[in-house]
Amino acid sequence: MSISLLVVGHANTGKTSLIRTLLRQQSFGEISNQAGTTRHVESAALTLSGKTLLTLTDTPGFEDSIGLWNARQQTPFSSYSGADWIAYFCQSQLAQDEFEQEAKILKQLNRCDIILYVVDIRQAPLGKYLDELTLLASASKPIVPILNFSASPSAHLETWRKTLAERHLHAVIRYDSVAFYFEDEKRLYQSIQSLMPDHYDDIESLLKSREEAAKSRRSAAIELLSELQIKAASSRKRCSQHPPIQSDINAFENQIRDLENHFIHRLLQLYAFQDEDVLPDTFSVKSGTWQQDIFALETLKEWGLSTGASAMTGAALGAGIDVMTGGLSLGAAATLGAILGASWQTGRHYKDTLKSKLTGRYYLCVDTSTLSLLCLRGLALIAHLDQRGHASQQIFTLNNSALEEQTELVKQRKSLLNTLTPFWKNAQQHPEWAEQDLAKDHASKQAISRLLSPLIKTNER
Ligand SMILES: Nc1nc2c(ncn2[C@@H]2O[C@H](COP(=O)(O)OP(=O)(O)O)[C@@H](O)[C@H]2O)c(=O)[nH]1
Ligand SMILES: [Mg+2]
Repeated sequence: MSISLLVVGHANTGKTSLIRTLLRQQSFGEISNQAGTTRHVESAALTLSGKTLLTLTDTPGFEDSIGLWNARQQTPFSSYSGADWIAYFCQSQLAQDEFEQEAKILKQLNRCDIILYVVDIRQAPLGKYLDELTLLASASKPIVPILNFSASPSAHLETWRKTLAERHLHAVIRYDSVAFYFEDEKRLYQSIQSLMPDHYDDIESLLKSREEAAKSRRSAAIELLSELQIKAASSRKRCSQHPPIQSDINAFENQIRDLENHFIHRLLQLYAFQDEDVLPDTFSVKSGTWQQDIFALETLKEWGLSTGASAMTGAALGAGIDVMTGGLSLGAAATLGAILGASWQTGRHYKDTLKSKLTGRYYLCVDTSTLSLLCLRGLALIAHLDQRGHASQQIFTLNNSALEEQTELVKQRKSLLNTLTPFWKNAQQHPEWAEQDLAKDHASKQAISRLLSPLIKTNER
């Protein structure tokens, strides 16, 4: 038998959101800012390896708990003690008209094992909430209060704690269905374990599997980002002439934009979110374009990336594009001698081979600043998805402020980008990597992943 959790509370406290977050499923129920969105009782099973561990039941919010509590204290209900009044009340006329919503909750009370009482801590503990608690307590089932909306500080947090403690509810759980913290969820499950010791091992396996899933999701996300960097760095487009013509440049830019879009799409899939949850920046409905294009000079500037050499070629080429010949960036031509060392100066044969390559072909490739941008944007997105609750209704926009929230990343960005640059340069010399699937043990991919991993940490409060 699974544990049956009944999610109750006032309208709009985030009951449906809590269930979505626990299920990691955006499709459960309906969520809205308007009271009375959930009008009926709906249950969902939380399973592990095909076994149902928990049944979560969503309910409509209490609408008139004060009125219901008054009714309970009057005849004929006052003659019933304990939980007995509930069954009797549910058969009464009142349960069909005045307290129709409340009756839906009351009917579930006998069937559940634990009541999760969700409160919105932005609201003070008013009389109506206290009456809800008294009504629920009369069912003689364990109550676990969930202090929801706790990602932002609330002046009422302590009053809630005190009020609940006065009602012998000490094991309260801070939660936020939108900004997700695994630690909070863990505490919730630990509470359930202590209330239902027979199910201890089941919940323990659930916790372990959640932890492992989070870990492997994070490393898969990092791997996708490493792949994006290698693919972008190794992509090149042969120019039909030099200087490159606009249609060549456009085609190449689109090729790179597609790579990033594909990465975003796969990342969202990995975290079980929808494409609509994230936009590469405020999407302008009017013009129908992204406002932060990876190849716009302003974008690079906003992300604090120096446009350096590309600013010079930028006028003709578009920022972020470089031209290279024979696999070497023209921007790097000045340091060509340094890279090739003595052989460039003296090794005649080597020099000739290079020369013929140099004269023969011109390629477009992505420059370091754009590769840096792709890397930072990717990291900011992974960090966000890693703690985005599945009930979140806000569209995340990928801009510089998304990066600034990641303080650790901001601190290390310079040294990170410097360390990554040689890997990008190396990938530039391997155009074949852009064409093929990169093996799991691809050396550069692994090396980049190792550098990025420490930047995405388990989120803690
Ligand atoms: N910031 C924040 N918003 C939340 C949280 N829980 C719910 N919401 C929002 O509050 C509104 C009501 O949520 P909903 O789940 O429909 O509440 P219900 O009526 O109790 O089922 C929605 O707009 C949610 O996105 C939370 O923990 N934090
Ligand atoms: Mg609801």
